[in-house]
Amino acid sequence: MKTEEYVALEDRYNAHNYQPLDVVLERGEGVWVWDVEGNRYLDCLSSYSAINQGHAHPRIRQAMVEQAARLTLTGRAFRNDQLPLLAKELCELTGYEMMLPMNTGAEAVETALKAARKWGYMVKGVPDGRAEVITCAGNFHGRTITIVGFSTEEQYRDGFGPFTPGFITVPYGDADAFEGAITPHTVAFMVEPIQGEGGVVVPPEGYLRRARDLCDEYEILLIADEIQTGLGRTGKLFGCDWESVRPDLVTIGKALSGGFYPVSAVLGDRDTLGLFKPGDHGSTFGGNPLAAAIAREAVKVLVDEGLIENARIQGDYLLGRLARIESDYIAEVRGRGLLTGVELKAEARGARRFAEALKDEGLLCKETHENVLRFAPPLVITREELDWGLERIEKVLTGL
Ligand code: IF1
Repeated sequence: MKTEEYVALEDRYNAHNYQPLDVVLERGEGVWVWDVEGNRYLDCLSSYSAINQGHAHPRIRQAMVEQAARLTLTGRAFRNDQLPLLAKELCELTGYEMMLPMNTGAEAVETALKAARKWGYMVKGVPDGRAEVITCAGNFHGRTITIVGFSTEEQYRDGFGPFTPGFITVPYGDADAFEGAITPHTVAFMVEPIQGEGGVVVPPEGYLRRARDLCDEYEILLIADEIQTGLGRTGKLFGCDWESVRPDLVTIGKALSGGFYPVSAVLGDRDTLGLFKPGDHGSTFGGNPLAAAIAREAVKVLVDEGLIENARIQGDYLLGRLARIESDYIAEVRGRGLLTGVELKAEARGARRFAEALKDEGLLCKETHENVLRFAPPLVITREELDWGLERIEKVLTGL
């Protein structure tokens, strides 16, 4: 079948909750993907940072195939021989005492929020039913009704209410605004170290540090959503590492499986995650042996192959080269590691047409927020591959 036929089928039978580029992919390897016509593309989206280890990583694939042949799902009514090892390895790598496995990012966020509320009632002594969580304008934490309830993106909320109460929004990057919103009932402050969907927004230096200090001062949990920024994307293990901040709860997902399977988790210590008692929370698939085996290998690959350091080195190079593109369309270049965004001026007439043109040049990326082009290739990318991509990016940003 040809591209147009797949597009027609999808339009006919699939809910239209996306507007994808008309490229139908059938194969991937490393930083490259191929469409059904055999055209090759450099993947500069990495499935929103889930493919940090590159497409079809042979080690992760091997782990998946081996585990799939042994045991895939037991339910948490029984134990399996992979989850305890994943938990130990993740805790040793990250320095947390415990983890709680889920599947999608949104589920990890919901889990962290439940943990924070429980902590608020059981430890901080917030009166029953009054817990408040402070979130940031421009946030993206997922698509559940609770989570979109505190989104500031009108489209994400419109038509989906009523929403879960107990959430307050403050401007991102403004620690004074956070402090001003604190009440005796505040149990947590939830923040992305860099806002991805918000347009690759890097907060002012010292913001996360101040947020940490305020959380300590007012007895509030700091929840970092590292689902996109974590696991090497920004050139450190976690985005918060750039300010040496240790959150109380960290959500991870996406690259935790290298893109092979939905695996997410919350990391924390005994004083928070330890509050969950049997029956408080769970998931049919969360912590299943297939997920755990895949995640174990995906995390090992990040470390063994030096992908976190490569993200820093190649990210510096990418940012530097993007910043030097002389284009009348570019308003700002920003980012950290291999999470970069190019904000276009109004006269560029939207980022979408640049993403379309880059597709025709053999590079896949996505616009975010009308005017921002996001470039976030897999962390396995080499200098040569980056140069190949930058040539196309320069051409399109100076030529359209
Ligand atoms: C979509 C964005 C990226 C996330 C953070 C939680 C989640 C995400 C920081 C939820 C998910 C995704 C979901 C995907 C698009 C995408 C996205 F543009 F919308 F913002 F990556 F930049 N926290 N982000 O970024 O994780 O439940 O999806 O596993 O919804 O279209 P999930």
